[in-house]
Amino acid sequence: MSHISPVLWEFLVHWLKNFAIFPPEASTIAPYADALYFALVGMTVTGLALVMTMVLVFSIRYRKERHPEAVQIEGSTLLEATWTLIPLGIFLVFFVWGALLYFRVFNPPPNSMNIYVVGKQWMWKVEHQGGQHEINALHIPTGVPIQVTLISQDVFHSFSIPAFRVKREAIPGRYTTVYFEATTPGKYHLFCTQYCGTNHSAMIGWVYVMTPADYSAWEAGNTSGASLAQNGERLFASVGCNACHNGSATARGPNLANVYNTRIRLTDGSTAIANEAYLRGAILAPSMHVPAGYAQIMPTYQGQISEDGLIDLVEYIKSLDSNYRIQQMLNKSQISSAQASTEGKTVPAQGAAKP
Ligand code: HEC
Ligand SMILES: [Cu+2]
Repeated sequence: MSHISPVLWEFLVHWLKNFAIFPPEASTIAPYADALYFALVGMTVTGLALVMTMVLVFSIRYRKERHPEAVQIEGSTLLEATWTLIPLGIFLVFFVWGALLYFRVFNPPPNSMNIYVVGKQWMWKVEHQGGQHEINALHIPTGVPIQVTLISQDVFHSFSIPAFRVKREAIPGRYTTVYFEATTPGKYHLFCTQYCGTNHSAMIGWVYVMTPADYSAWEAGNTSGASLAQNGERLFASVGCNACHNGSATARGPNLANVYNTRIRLTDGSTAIANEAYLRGAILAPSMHVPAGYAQIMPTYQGQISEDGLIDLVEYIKSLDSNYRIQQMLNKSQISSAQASTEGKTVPAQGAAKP
């Protein structure tokens, strides 16, 4: 021991204390993921032991001194069927087991709390429904199913919380989701597990799991004053969406109230569900999502609205119901009074793309 370098020793002690291969199980899914993992390890070790034992036993038993003359066996259907069907059965069990777990992780319950996470070189930006923003930190309550909707602003990243046993790619231009439910309050690692450039190793953070009461207090203490939908409403007016989408019968664009999660008939005869991805796509590439009965006159907003701004807009559209027109009217008066009060100053559009 006295010869070991102190740095290495420190590292070993630290590593053993925080056993990196088996971090704590802090989500509802973690014990299930571990069970599958240990079953796979168990099966592999059993298979290895079986093969090694047979190699050893056969090489002693059928060694040259005892069997100078080799006996050739020309195939055995029973033997071949056995060693094909038994492993096939075992692998199918693992396939079904893994698939069930996969569907659980990637099909969040409908009542889950949706949190947006935007990956960018080299940080995680977190946006809560209430408008709380965090960087490289994620505060969540225990006992609540959480759906994280991920997107990347530049290259591929991978959102990983080892203690929850979840990992999901953050892809440029596409929303992906991952779901988990934390069980134990504490502080857990958040990693980017996909090499994404020079400072990839610094793209890390902490997940703070709190009791629901602590979480409510945190939420109240960290609000920016406007929810995502409210930010979206402001942006909707400031970039001029409401010029065409004002909900009136003579509007040039379709009414966006209650459009979320409905089936839209497109001009080419196909249909699409107006989910988050559809709404985001409709803003960036309107020509690819022309609803039946409308001319393709909506300009593209590609490169003009940041991912954060798009999230706000999507959340605003999701929040729209029958009082949509009223909201727009209110909005117009708010905007004009806001303009009046900030006369002379340049107010950058909230969420507008930064160069
Ligand atoms: C010049 C008028 C105009 C402006 C400005 C405009 N839109 Fe549109 N929008 C349309 C029209 C027309 C359609 C339907 C045809 C199409 O998709 O091009 C549409 C379609 C949409 C759809 C798809 C709706 C559906 O039922 O499928 C969404 C979502 C949308 N717009 C959101 C926005 C947002 C958000 C903005 C501001 C960033 C915006 N629009 C700005 C005219 C406009
Ligand atoms: Cu990354």
